[in-house]
Amino acid sequence: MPAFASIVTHNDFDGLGSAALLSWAYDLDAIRFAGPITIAKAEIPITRADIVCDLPYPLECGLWFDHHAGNLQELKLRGLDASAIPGRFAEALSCVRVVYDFLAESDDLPEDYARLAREADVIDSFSFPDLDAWRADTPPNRVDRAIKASSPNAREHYEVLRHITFLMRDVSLEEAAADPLVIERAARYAREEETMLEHIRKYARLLPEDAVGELVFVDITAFSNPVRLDKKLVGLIFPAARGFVEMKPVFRGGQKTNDISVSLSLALAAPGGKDVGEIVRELNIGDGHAGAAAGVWRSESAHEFQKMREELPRRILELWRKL
Ligand SMILES: [Mn+2]
Repeated sequence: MPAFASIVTHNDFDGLGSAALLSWAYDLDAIRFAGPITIAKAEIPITRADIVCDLPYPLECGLWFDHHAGNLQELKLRGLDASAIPGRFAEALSCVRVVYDFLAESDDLPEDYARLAREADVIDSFSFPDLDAWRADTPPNRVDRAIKASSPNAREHYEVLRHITFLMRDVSLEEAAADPLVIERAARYAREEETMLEHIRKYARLLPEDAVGELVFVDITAFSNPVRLDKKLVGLIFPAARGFVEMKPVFRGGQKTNDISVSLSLALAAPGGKDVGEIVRELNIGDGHAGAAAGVWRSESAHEFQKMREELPRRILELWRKL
């Protein structure tokens, strides 16, 4: 077994859970966190000494674990064969599940890890039975919220994520949820959610031509600062909606641009059949899968930006109806 230097993982529940299992299996404490874009832009150094999980395949690495169909597609476009890459890719509900199944072939895994994989499956694929189950203060939900809460700066944030990863590795989810830092951060996230709900109440709207109210638009393109929103909260205010669309400005180097970031997702209770990925592909602005997709509309001018704020929702509703 080659020795590895560090784990590079996604900065969400699934990423931390994956790193927890790998940290245990390979006796590694060095963990770095990244988002998918950081990997795509090769912004952090990754070598064959690193294990990468729940993220796109980098230029190279020692082991790669992932479950995102889009990342497999991208690998193929680069002419790479996933089965020839050490580690594992499987289209599972979570990356924790992929890592768990991989490690279980050669190790006896603690029972807590089986539970962690089950909870990661639900959280990462958003397959809660209903919105109440998503909102409930259960141990996995509380840990998830502690991960999502903001931090004063990146360094502190990574320290917190490392702390929570080690909790997921060393203790049960019940014990992790009782950790004082987890409790404090989950409470902070609840306050951050309140702000998000206020924004949604203020900026969410239905188009006049959408009489049944199936597609809710949250347009925060007027904001001059980046704002975080969890679109799934729209479901609390528009329980009958089947899909949510968020439109926000794109910031580069702290400056607002004329580009519009568009993201779509299906509501929890949405009956199957719709693939919102089709909408962004049709608009030729990005990519995604059935349940969630995102892209950027690049405007040539402030005039186009203003025009598209009005026009995009109508075009998206039209495409939605054709799905
Ligand atoms: Mn994941």
